[in-house]
Amino acid sequence: MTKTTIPEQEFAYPGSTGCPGCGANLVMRYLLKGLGERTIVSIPACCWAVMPGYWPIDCLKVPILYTAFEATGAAISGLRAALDVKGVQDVTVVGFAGDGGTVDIGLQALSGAAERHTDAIYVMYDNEAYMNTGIQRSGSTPWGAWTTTTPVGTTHGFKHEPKKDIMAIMQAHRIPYAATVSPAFPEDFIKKVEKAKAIKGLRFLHALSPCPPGWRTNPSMSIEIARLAVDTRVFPLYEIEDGKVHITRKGKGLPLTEYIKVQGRFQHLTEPEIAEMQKAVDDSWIMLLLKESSGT
Ligand SMILES: Cc1ncc(C[n+]2csc(CCOP(=O)(O)OP(=O)(O)O)c2C)c(N)n1
Ligand code: SF4
Ligand SMILES: [Mg+2]
Repeated sequence: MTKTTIPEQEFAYPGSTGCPGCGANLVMRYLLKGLGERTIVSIPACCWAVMPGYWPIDCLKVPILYTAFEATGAAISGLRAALDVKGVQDVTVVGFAGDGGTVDIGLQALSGAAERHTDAIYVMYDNEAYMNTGIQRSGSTPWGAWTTTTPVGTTHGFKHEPKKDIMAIMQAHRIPYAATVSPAFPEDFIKKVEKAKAIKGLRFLHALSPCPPGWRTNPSMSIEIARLAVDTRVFPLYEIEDGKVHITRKGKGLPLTEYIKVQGRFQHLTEPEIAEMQKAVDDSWIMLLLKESSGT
């Protein structure tokens, strides 16, 4: 049997109040395995603000600084500055926010931290909606998805705007390192975390996080769905290091239907709508391949 490279030590313990099958739980677990105990995590309003439980009995072995919904980029900048004043250089500062708290309300603070080269790792766990408050659409909700604020059966219907490309937004800030990660591929995930840890400046990780209540999926299928996201190229695994794109896992190129047919949030889509969605996935994949081959 091949030996895994996943560190055995745990810094996220059982006892999180996340739903069964919560992908975001695994995102935190693998992140901390890669970073180790000398880490401080700042969390804004989101599911993960509730999941650790009540202090002092929370499920993380690292300190948590809770912050306002829009303020993660500012909170990690302040944490880093305070540690620098105290001469503490061996602690990794992490911002750990949801997609709503990142691509929408927290984007300004994140942009500022990126522009100032704040020495921290920012992780966006992407469950593709405002889940903690009841599945409202975010700028990261994919085109075609049902949410409670994009209800199917009304005149407007499902979400008609494409998902914001947060990786391109971060690349435009010329940060030293950005990568997509998935709980279905923990070795690729932890390798990227370890790489990010060794780099100075603002590093960004975009983690797809299946959410059974929000995606209307069977909790036992979360890892399979995360794997299908990569294999259908809906969520390619790649990194951008010093501006250069490198795809770390090409995926099998399965049809999009394999990914969406197991999710209730896409069940209303007609064949022409699925074809439109497939075209968007194909176009994005070609763009990514072009970026990789052109060295940008
Ligand atoms: C300024 C402000 N607006 C709204 C809220 C209410 N609120 C708390 S968590 C949340 C949703 C967060 O969504 P996301 O960042 O995607 O994280 P998730 O809940 O999906 O984990 C909202 C709208 C708030 N706490 N503060
Ligand atoms: S609502 Fe979704 S993201 Fe939030 S704890 Fe449940 S599964 Fe996790
Ligand atoms: Mg969310």
